Amino acid sequence: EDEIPEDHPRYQDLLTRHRIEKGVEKGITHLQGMHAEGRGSAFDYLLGEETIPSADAAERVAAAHLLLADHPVLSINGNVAALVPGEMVDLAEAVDADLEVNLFNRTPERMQAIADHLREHGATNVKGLEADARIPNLDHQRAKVDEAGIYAADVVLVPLEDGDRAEALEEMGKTELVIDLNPLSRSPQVAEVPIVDNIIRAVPNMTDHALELADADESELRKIVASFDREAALEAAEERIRRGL
Ligand code: PTJ
Repeated sequence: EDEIPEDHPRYQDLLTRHRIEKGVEKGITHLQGMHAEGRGSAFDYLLGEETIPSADAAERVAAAHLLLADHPVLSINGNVAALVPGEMVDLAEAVDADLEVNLFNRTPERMQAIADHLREHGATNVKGLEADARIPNLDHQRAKVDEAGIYAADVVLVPLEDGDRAEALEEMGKTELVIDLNPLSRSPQVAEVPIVDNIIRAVPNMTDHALELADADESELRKIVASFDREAALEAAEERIRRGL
């Protein structure tokens, strides 16, 4: 990372790519994660590589949901772990949420490597390794979750999530907060709160909002949540991307 000049016009994009490559080398990120990153990077380019106002609003709403939750869980895959490990630990602390490793391409080696990586970044309790419950209506490997984690959660943050699993979690009645740069992808389409932003910007911004809202009373948080219009947020992102073309 030291080799990337900070004044490079596409600094953030280069940094992101570099972190994904390192993630693959460390056995954290799946090779498919590089393709996912490439797709995300194209959308980010069209968004102007900045947090658009509708995304900032969605990040504040998501922070309010996490603060209101009885049992919030932040889901971690190989891309999330490579890009924002410490930032996810900070967000979990700010909203008192659990971190759970949950992989599309699940292997015991990668589960362990990601859990270790999160602990290196300050996580004390990492869920996902028990895998003692299943998400209904999904094939075996992708359905594995912790009974005391995602299975029992009322609010889940699922960044860069696969569409099938996002739908299955939605069917379980969970409040889903999805970070995805592609507003047309199925996961943001089924999410209660779609956040169309780069995870690199989205997560620290959610933490800032959560810290700012820490003393807000429940009625204020409920008002923030109720004022959110998910369709308008998706439209605003799509509109911005069309203008970027
Ligand atoms: O680690 P695993 O095994 O759980 O696998 C994780 C990946 C991401 C490889 C897997 O879930 C996958 O293949 O996902 P998709 O179907 O490629 O979807 C990833 C979505 O995330 C796409 O819609 C991308 O546009 C989006 N995306 C990629 N990078 C970012 C992003 N969204 C926000 N921030 C990013 N940096």
